[in-house]
Amino acid sequence: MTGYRAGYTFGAASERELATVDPRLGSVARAVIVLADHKILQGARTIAQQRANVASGVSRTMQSKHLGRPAMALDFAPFIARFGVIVGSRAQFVDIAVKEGKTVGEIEAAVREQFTFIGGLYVATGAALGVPIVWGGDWDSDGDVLDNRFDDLGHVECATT
Ligand SMILES: [Ca+2]
Ligand SMILES: [Zn+2]
Repeated sequence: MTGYRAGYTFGAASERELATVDPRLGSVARAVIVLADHKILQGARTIAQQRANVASGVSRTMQSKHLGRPAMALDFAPFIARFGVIVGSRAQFVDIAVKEGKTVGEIEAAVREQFTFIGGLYVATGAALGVPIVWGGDWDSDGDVLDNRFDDLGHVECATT
C-alpha cells in the first residue's frame, strides 16, 4: 500500500477563478486537487451572470455565495485525463459510453459518483481544516444525499461567511 495517489494541480483557468474566492475556501480546494483532479469553473459571479443563471434554471437564488468578492462559493467539474473536463452534456455522455463500452445511463451514474466523490472530499477536507463546507448535493449537511431536493453537485460553499 502506498496510500492514495496524489499530485494533481490546478491549471491556469482554475487559478484565475480561485483568485476570486475566499482564501479559506481556496485552501480547501488546494488540498482537494491533490487527491482528485478537477477544474474550477467559477468562483465570483456578477449580478448579471447570476440573473441569467436564475432565468435559465441552473441557479435558484439571487442570494448566491458566488456574488461578492471574494466569493464564498465555487463551482467545479471533474477532470478525467482521457475525457477532459466532465461538462455533463448528453453528447459527452454518449462519447464516453462508446469509449468505455457502457450504456449512457451507466456513464450518467458514474459521473454522478465522480461529482459526489469530489464534493465529499471538499466537505471532509473543509472539516479537517476548520473551514465548514456545504456541498450542493447535501444542502442541509446531514450526510444524507437522498433527501436533497435540488442537486447542484459541482457547487461547494463556505457554511459561514
Ligand atoms: Ca441531506
Ligand atoms: Zn455554484
